[in-house]
Amino acid sequence: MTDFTPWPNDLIQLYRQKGYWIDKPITHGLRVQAEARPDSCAIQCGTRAISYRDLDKASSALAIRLLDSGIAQGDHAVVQLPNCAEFYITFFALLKAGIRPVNALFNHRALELRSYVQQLQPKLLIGSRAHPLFKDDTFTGELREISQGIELCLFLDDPDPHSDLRQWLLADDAPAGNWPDIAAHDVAFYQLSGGSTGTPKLIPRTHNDYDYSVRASAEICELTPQTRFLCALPAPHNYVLSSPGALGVFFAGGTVVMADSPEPNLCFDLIEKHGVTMAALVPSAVGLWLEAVRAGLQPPDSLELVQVGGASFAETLARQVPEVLGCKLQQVFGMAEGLVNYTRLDDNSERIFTTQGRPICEDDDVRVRDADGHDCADGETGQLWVRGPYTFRGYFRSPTHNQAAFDNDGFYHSGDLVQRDQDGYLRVVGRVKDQINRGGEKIAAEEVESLLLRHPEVLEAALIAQPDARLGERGCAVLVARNPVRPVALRRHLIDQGIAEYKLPDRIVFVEAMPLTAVGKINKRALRETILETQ
Ligand code: J2J
Repeated sequence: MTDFTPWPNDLIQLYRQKGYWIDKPITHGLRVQAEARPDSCAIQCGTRAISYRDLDKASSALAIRLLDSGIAQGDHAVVQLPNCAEFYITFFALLKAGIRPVNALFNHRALELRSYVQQLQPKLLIGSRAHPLFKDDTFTGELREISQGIELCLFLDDPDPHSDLRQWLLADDAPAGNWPDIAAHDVAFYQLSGGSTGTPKLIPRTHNDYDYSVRASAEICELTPQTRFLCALPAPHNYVLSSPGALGVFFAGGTVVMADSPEPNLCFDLIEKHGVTMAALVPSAVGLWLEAVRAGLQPPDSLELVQVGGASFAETLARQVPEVLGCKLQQVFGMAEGLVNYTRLDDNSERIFTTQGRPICEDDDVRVRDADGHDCADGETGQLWVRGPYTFRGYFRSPTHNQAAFDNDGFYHSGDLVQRDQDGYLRVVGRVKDQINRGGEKIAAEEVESLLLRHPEVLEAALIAQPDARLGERGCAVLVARNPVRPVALRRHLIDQGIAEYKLPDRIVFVEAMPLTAVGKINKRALRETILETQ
């Protein structure tokens, strides 16, 4: 089974020759800024202002201590931290040490974490004592059984100084050490896939490809040392990490201001206090911000740019952003697997309101194809296929799924339905993948269905997307049951299996029988039509 599928040699050569891949580790941008502006604030986290010097030093201290403790370059780590400075310090430390992490979302629970540990067999686990699963050591013990090789567990806010992450970050008496050589064409970390299958899939991202997407994004978004970026979405998410996200801001020498959530009162306060110039939001959060201003909250003066991405953004809302929030809008359509599209800052407003942008790079090879694989004409709706300098070539150890997700030429099938105009701008108009996009949080239908089917009374299960005014979509579970089951009992059943809360169906409907397709599969389209009529 393949851990990492490389790009073919001719493309590797092209990407180097064109200057996309510069054979430097993702951390090189931080090193440059730590030299150029050591005292500038890199991260504002509550009342703590962390300078570039401190970010660089603390991450080096952790890296060296981890290597000293016996975790080696090439080993895996599973990390789960909330939105705080330690998330970035830890991430940079692992990248410097050549230890490959997956950064779980903070709202992930036992099911997701078990799956990451099972797949990666990590030597290192880094979590937070504030997370319900790590209040005591029961779950850690369970993870140690799944991955016999776990050698070290560190926690934010651990009462024991030996395993308290903050102690490991202290730069003062940090040991000196030998830095490993980081091969930039190698895997730097694993990004999380929104997924459409039963188990969460991991996306190997290399230094070269990720670093390129960050650098190019920082340029497109015109980031400077004066940029003050609000990170109000979960920090590990590809969008706020790299499009241009926190990494783009660090590359440009700006400041990342951490927020626990996109809640408008909290965010407007932070924006005001720290002179935030730019924020990355999902459509549902923009909806909340617009409502808050309408309800009398003063829109913050310093805000120059709001990015919106992660889910479909209604054109009517897009048109309100500049007027109500008093700033520019940028639409972003991206995916953790690679391809990212932006409307450009100097695009005319019609384009910004009505499209989800165009790819970062002229060598992003985007194809819009019909169901039979034929290229669609401009303006026609088709499925998105892509390959390019920062679009991955295969999920971690998933040979069967990879066969379905890629064609023979290495094009990745994102499952999105798009239209492309003659200038290469894309409009996302739907999807063919079996996924619910709940306000930007992705739910793989199959994952939830297989858990529902474990309930003794459930005979058949289908999770479908139900339109929702606030979130865009919500999950609706349609079930055939042996005997009536109360929805609360089913939710309890799912929670007991350790599923993250955002994946719980918002609505549960029972039917006598499922409509079937010609080949005998559940006909979700028919189901959607009948069920959604009866809400
Ligand atoms: C409609 N659907 C969108 C958009 C993503 C930047 C921005 C977002 C993500 C992300 C990201 C959309 N309109 N503007 O990684 O770097 C849906 C599509 C897509 C899927 C990817 C980034 N922007 N989507 O959302 O991996 O269906 O990445 O395939 O979480 O979100 O989800 P994810």
